[in-house]
Amino acid sequence: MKKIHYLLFTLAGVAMLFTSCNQQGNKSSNGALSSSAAEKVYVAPGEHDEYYAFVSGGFSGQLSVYGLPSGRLFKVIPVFSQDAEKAWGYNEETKPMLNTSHGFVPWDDSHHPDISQTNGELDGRYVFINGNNTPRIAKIDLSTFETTEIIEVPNSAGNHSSSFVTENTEYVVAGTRFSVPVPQRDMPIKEYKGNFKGALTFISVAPEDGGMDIKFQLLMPGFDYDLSHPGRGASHGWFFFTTYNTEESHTLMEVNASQNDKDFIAAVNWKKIEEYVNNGGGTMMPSNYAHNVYDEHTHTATSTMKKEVLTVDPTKVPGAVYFLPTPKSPHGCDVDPSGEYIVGNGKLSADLTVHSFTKMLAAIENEKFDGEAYGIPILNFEDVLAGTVSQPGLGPLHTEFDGQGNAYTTFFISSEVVKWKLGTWEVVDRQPCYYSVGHLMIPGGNSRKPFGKYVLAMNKITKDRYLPTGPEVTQSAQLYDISGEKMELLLDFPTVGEPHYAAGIAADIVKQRSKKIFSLTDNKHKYATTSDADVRVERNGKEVHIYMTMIRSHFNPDNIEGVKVGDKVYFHVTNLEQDYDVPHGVSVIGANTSELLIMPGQTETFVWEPKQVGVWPFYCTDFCSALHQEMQGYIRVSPANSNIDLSW
Ligand code: K7E
Repeated sequence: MKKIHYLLFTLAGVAMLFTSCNQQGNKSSNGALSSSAAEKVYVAPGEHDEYYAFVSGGFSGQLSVYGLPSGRLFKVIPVFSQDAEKAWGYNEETKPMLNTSHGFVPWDDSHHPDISQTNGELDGRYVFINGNNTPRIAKIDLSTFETTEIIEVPNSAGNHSSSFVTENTEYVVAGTRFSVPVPQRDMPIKEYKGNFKGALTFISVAPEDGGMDIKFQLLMPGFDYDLSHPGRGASHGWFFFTTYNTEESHTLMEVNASQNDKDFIAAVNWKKIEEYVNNGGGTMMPSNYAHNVYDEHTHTATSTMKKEVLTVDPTKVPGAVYFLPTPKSPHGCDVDPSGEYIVGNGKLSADLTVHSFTKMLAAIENEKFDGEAYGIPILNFEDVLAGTVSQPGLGPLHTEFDGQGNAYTTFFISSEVVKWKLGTWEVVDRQPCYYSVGHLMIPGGNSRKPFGKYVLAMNKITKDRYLPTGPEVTQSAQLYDISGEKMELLLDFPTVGEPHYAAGIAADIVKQRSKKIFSLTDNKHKYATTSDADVRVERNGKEVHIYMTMIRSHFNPDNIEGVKVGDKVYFHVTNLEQDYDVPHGVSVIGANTSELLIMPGQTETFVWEPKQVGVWPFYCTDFCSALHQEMQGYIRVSPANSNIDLSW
């Protein structure tokens, strides 16, 4: 591997450029917003948006749902972080979803949502999203907008080049940002080079029920795998990953990890590896990881700790992995709708590099290699290069496609979206972002059939764009119309947490799948009380189980006596409503858990440990009817040695 110091962009230089750009940005205004911009984003009261946008919540750990073009926020779907509003991670049913091999981890950093695909087109069944910090992949079911499965990714750290799906959702793929000792062990950090590994994990998704399972883990050299994208069309069967630390530097304090003129895009032929493992290839390695599944019928999650994972050494599968040299710390790795072009966004490069899949295959066929790295062949840069977009901007990060032969790339440092043409590589338009854009999203823009029409830029810095709210201003997205030759800025809107990536889809595809209620007759929850005849309170030693129902506008039972200080009181509450959009909430004074928010037909449980004698109230927390204020009850708590029996 070549070690060439480049002088143009030291990290310090980048920082200076970044600062000056922002100062300039602060002074600039809206630019010229056309009067039709307002009309284009106006969705009249009672009308629906044309697209759903699922926007990652970054360090909130969640996934938020917006409508486009209006930018209206519809829902925050709890995924990796506890959410008091929905009791996610607080009630007994969902706590197991946040279980990991490190214990209960009720927070994460979510970056990249991706919608399931069939034949390379978005099918609206699931959204997948990665937890970056304690490596996990979650699946959200779009019929309920609930997280229904979370699988931990072992031997990984900084689960960043995730969670992107292959074109029939055969796999959701997770790559590690940090290389680590595999298996984990106590060793000197300085001995990183040659010893740390980067795990690229292929998680299979069952076609019928979407069940996830780790099929295999490819243990790669410790180059740090930043982002990834599947091949599609002609390149279906391959997966591409950017690397940014081919120096295998264990410290990024200086420019250690930016010395190489070129890092690599790793091209992985997963079909070949799949065949290899199906024929008994690979090695089982002891590894603990949690696999958490939420069952829609029992409304309950179970967490299973797995003990081993199937690993694959890439050098044992000839023809499975190649390295494509790509300039200057490529970040995003994006494949165009035809599957021919693989765009490497070299963060510190003045140009954008586009590789050709056809040329890559030809070079492999001719065995034209430029050496190897740890036994993996390196292709010649010139042999695989499709073209270069010259000096389009500073600090390219991510690219999306409109399906009309155009690509759109974000530039973090020069803070803009640049539109360019696939094949001719000419820049045709550029629009500023306020400020310092990260990802961008075109609905369907990473599928074979983008919907086009809009691009959403997700920005890192907001500064003066909104009313000030103390030292931190809201995170932000900007919507541009891309239906014409020139992009047109239409709208700024605030977002939840840090919006990294987003996935957009035509609303009609999701709308028709959306569930209205959970059927009470199908409620298989262990503690469900589906009729008022079954309402009861039971004692089992110091445990008290309350089997409670709720319907507009009362609890049953609403008066409970015989509970004692030192008891552990379980409220198992079933919402008997069978009507769209009528959840009820409940909690009790002093409960240090969240309220429950129970959907029609569902049962949820919270635990209350009364510390003081008295008569304590509980009430419905979600406004449900004109008699909502009357939806309340009392629970009497007596001394621990009292002999009052349970009654209700
Ligand atoms: Cu560029 Cu985590 Cu996708 Cu953010 S990453 S920007």
